[in-house]
Amino acid sequence: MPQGQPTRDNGTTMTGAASLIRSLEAVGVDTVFGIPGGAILPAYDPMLDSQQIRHILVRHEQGAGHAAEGYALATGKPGVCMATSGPGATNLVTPIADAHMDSVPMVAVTGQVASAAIGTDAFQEADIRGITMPITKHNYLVTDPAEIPRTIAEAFHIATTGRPGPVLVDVAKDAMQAMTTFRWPVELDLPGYRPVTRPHAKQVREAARLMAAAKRPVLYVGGGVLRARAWTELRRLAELTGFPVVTTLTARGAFPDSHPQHLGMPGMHGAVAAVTALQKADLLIALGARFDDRVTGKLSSFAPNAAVIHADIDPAEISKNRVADVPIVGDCKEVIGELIPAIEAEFAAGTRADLTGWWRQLDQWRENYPLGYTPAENGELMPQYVIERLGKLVGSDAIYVAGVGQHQMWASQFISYENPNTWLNSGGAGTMGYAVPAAMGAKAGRPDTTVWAIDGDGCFQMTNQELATCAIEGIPIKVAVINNESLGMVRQWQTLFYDGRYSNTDLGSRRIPDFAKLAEAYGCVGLRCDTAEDVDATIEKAMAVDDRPVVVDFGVHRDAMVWPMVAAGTSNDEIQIARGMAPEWDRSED
Ligand SMILES: Cc1ncc(C[n+]2csc(CCOP(=O)(O)OP(=O)(O)O)c2C)c(N)n1
Ligand SMILES: [Mg+2]
Repeated sequence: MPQGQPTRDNGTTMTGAASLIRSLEAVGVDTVFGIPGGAILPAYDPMLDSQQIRHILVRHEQGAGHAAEGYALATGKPGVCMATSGPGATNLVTPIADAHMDSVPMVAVTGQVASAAIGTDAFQEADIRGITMPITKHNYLVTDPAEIPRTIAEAFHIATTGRPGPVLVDVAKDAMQAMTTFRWPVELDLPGYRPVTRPHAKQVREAARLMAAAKRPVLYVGGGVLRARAWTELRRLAELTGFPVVTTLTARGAFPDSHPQHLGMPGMHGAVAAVTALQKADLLIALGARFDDRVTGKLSSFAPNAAVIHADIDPAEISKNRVADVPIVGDCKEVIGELIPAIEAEFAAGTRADLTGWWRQLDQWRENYPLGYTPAENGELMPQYVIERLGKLVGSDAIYVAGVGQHQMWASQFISYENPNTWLNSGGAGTMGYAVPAAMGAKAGRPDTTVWAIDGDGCFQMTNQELATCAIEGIPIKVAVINNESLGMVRQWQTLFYDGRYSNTDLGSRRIPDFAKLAEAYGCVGLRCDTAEDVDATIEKAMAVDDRPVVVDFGVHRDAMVWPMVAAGTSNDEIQIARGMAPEWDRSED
C-alpha cells in the first residue's frame, strides 16, 4: 500500500536525519514535543529548517509524551514526541505506557547510540525497544538510513489504524548521519497487520435481535467510541432504541451528559443509577469498552443476569474478562452504523420490547441517588463546589484535563460533558502528572479552545515544570489546583481501610510550595482562592487572562471524599453512597 503523495524531494540525496524530518513532514506532522541530546542531535539540525514542523521544547521528556497524548486526543491526529537515547528515552516510558492503556495514537522517536556501539553499555545506551516492547503497539530499531521513510510511514499507519496506540521508532545515530536517497511515497510492508473494521453481518443481525427483545438493556459505552469518532452514530442508536447509556471514565463526552437517556459514569466512583443499571441489566451492549476492573467491581458478580454483546476493534478484548454472547469485531463507527438499520428492521417486523418498567426503575434510582456532597462542618471550601462552578462558568466547549486522584473523579462527576474529546484524563494507567503536559498538548493542537487542567496538589508537583514551556511557547493553559494538602485519594483509602492511619499522604499544611508564587516564577499568572464566596470571581479573573498561563490554587477541605464508591474487590451490589451507607433498595426491584 503506497503511503502519501510524492514529494518534491523524492530521489534526493540527503542525510538519514534529513530523511527522518522529511518523512515526518510527509505524514503530516506539524508539532513535535521533545528535548534534544547526543544521539538524537542529528535530527534536530534539519528540524531547524522545517517550515512545517513546530518543535516545542519541553522541560522533561515525560511532559513531551503526555503533551503528545493531549495533542492527539484534542485534534484526532497522532501525537509526536522525541527524545535522546538512554535517560531521554526512559523518561518517555510512563507516557508510552499511558497511551497504550488508553489507546492513544502516538509516535515516539528516539535517538539510539551508533549501531556499532549497541549492546556495549555505551554512554547513554538503553534498550528502549526492549523496555517498551510490552507497552507499545509496535516498535522499531532503525540502523539503515534507507529504512527511515518506510519505518516512519508504517509507524504512523500502525499508531492510527485499528485500535490506536503508541509506536516507538528508535533510530541509531549513525543511520541519521549517513547519506541516503530519500524515497517517498513508500510501500508499507506489514504482512499480518490488517485490522478488521467491518463487522460480520450475521453477528450484527444477532445483536439486533437480542436488542429488540431486551427488557433491561444498557448501552455500555467505552473510550473506543471516541477513538472511532462514532458519537453521532451512538446518539442515533440510543435515540432509535430508547436504551439507557452509561459512559466510562474514558468515554465521558461521547454522549451528552444532559441527554435524558444518560445515566452517567459506571464503576468504582460511578453514579448509583449507572452502576446499578449494569448490575440489573438483561443485556449489555458494550461498545469500545473493555470490562475494566474499575467498572465491573468483583468480576464474578458483575451484571449476573445480562447477556453480552461486545463490539471492539481489538479481537483480544472480546471475552477477555467477560464472555461475550455476541462478539462483534469491528470499528465502532461501522458497527453502530450497521446496527442501526438492523434494529430498524427488527422494529419494522414488530419486535420491540416495552421499556417502560425499566425506565421507571432507572428514573427512581436517578432521583433517589443523584450525585452530591456534604459541605464541611467547619465551612471550609469544598473541592466539589469549586469543580462544579468551574464547569458551569467555563462551559461545555472548553477542554478539561484532569490529573489522577480525588479531583479527577470529581471533575468527571461534577462537570457536564456535552461534546466529544473535551474530557482528557489518564484512565487505564492512572498517571499522576498527566494534567499539565496533556493540557499543554491539547492547547498547542487547539489554540482557539479554552483548556483547563484540573489538577491535584500532589499531581501538580510531578510535572508543573511544563508551565515554563507553556509560558515561553505561548500556550496559555489554565490550571485549577485542587489543593487539599494531601495525596487525597490515598488518604481516602487510609480513612476507609486503614483506620485513619495516614502513612505518608500528608503533603504539609504550610503551603510549600506556594503554588501562586510558583506560577509567577514560571511566567504565569498565579491566583489563590480559599472561600466559596471568592470562587466565581477568581474563575472569572482567570478566564480574563489570555496572553499567559494561569494557575489558581484552590485551598479546599482535606477530608472530602469521593462518593459513591464500590470498594476495590467487592461487588457493584455493595456500592456505598457515603461512609457505611448503602442505597435503600426497594426489595420489589430485585
Ligand atoms: C505516578 C503515580 N504515583 C502514585 C500514584 C498513586 N496515587 C493515586 S491518586 C494519588 C494521590 C494524588 O494526590 P493529588 O494529586 O493531591 O490528588 P487528590 O487525590 O488529593 O485530589 C496517588 C499517590 C499514581 N496514581 N501515580
Ligand atoms: Mg491532593
